Amino acid sequence: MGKVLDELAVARYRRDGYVTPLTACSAAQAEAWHQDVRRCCGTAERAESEAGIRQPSTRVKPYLLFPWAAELVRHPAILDAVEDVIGPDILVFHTTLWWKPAGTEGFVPWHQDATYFGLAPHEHVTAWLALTPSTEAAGCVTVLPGSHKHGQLPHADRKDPAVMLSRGQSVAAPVEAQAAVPIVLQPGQFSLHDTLVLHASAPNRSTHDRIGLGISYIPARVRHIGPTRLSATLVRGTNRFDHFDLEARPAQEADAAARAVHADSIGRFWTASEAIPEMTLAH
Ligand SMILES: O=C(O)CCC(=O)C(=O)O
Repeated sequence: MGKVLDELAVARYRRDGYVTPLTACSAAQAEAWHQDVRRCCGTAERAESEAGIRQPSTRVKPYLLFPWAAELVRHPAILDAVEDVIGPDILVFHTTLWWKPAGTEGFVPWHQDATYFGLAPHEHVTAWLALTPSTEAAGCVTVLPGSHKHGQLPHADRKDPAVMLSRGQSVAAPVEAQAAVPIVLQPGQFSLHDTLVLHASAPNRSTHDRIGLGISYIPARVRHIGPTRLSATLVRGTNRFDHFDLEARPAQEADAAARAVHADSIGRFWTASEAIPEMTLAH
């Protein structure tokens, strides 16, 4: 028996490449974080896309900018489940805020997270936490059970402005989409998916924004294979391996120190992405 997942749930995760639904927090707490997201991560993203200028987005690694997001990625209920699949020494390697406005065309093509991150061994797990209802109509994440067993698959860039991955990466292999399973989550619930499991999401046809965070956790033994030394945040246990520089937790909302840490971390990630062709620029 693990901290949250029983043996059956861990076995399902290993067999299917995902486990869902799990509960992180109350709906009230999820709504408070939803409002934090709207307050902190709305304007900057618009300015970024209007100007067409690449700058550290508040939607990437927000836990380095905002104390509420730093608390979110350290939530004990999420970490307990993550510990059950990757062990007790846990780093946050990355986090993306996935904000799909109501009635918009944005979608995520079939892909494996491992393609983008340049991590070895493939032990990274993504926790996807819903802050608004993530239903089929709203374009929830869908997974292809068992697809992680095929290992790393080739990907190609897909030039489509509606693709929410920055390079439009899409798996370059046939996908049996009829076997896909929707991961329906209510605010405060989360799923875990394996770094190699194929997943995707459709446009949001609902009348509410679909907002969630994909938090990338790795065991401290995992390393980055590129020449750039990256940074990560220790959220549980001990960092015995020194594979990453450890990031500082923000003291005040987006103050100068936090912005410097955020810009440094994302800058290194961009540099690494140029050295490893498979790595996305913003995933
Ligand atoms: O939120 C989505 O629609 C896609 C999420 C995703 O690709 C991920 O968390 O790895």
